[in-house]
Amino acid sequence: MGQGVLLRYRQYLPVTERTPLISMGEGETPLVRSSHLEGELGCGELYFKLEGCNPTGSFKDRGMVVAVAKALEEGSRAIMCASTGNTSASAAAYGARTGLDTVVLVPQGDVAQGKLAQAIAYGARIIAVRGTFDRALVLARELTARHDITLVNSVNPYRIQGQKTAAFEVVDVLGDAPDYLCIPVGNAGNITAYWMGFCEYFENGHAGRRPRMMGFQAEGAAPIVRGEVVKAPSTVASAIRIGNPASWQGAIRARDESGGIILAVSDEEILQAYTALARREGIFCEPASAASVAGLIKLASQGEPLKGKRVVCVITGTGLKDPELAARRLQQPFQESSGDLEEVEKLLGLEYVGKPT
Ligand code: AN7
Repeated sequence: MGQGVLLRYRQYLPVTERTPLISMGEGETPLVRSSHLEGELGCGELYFKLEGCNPTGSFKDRGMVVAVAKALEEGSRAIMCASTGNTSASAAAYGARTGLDTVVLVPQGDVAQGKLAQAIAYGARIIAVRGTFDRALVLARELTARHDITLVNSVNPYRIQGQKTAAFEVVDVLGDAPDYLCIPVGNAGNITAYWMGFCEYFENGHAGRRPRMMGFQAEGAAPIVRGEVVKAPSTVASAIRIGNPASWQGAIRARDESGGIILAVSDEEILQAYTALARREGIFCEPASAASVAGLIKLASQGEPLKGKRVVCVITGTGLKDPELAARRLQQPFQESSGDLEEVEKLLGLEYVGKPT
């Protein structure tokens, strides 16, 4: 337990004798059975893969640990990424731990507060770019091509290698691949990585089948669904506010080879799923993560035959990443108390059982 993905899955990863097996205990995240939605949607079995349980609160750690290990192996002194927030939090953490200088380029004013707090806490150099994530990624590619800095966005193939271990874990726990894998799509690295993982496990006999890959983009940031770059992507789910995904082709391959789909879900659908996950399942995730469940709800409402099917929704990041949205969307009026016991009993409508002792 807690050995990290490099050690646990080293035989499937680009690990050499010279690769430092660094770890902060990534992976081995819970696969939790649904308590309510499963029955309501008429799925055979519904599970949530809780990637918010990784060391920095998102799935990015799985790929970052491999990318940083390879950077160290290759003698790099510095890493850089563009990010909507989670990649920067992860890069900053692994950079701090291994003594690499870390530079993160983030779209100014567009990153959730918890993620920014992480990059600050871990001591990364933060450049706030006036523009979109897509612009920041162009800059990061250009800067790392010109200077001796390792790019740790998912265009770095080691990132995808590390992230594919989540698919291994799903199969390791369920005994086979599910029928459907529902996943949010932003820069499209993760759907590419899961498909790679499922295919590898299928080819080496660990799995008897492969899932249909069901990817979901936010309506205002759905370039793959629309088939064209979105210049000014917009959605409440800031993590997937991306108009020109780097792994576009990987997502198309995952969709087509698996007989899957990539669909758009509206912000309202995302927020409804976000609320339902918190209130009905006890799972507090960030809005981008809720896109996977919003998509599943949409499929169910469109008559997708889910009866008897095993479904896994990837919950990519924790809700603590975006406390402002939670306050805005999930807020309930507080009741105030002076600290008096009987007063609180009254507020809660509890029966009077006599004076406090
Ligand atoms: C919670 O951190 O792109 O399709 O720069 O943070 O692999 O991009 C984050 C993406 C889903 C989409 N859920 O995954 C970044 C970044 C959460 C995310 C996605 C992201 P990809």
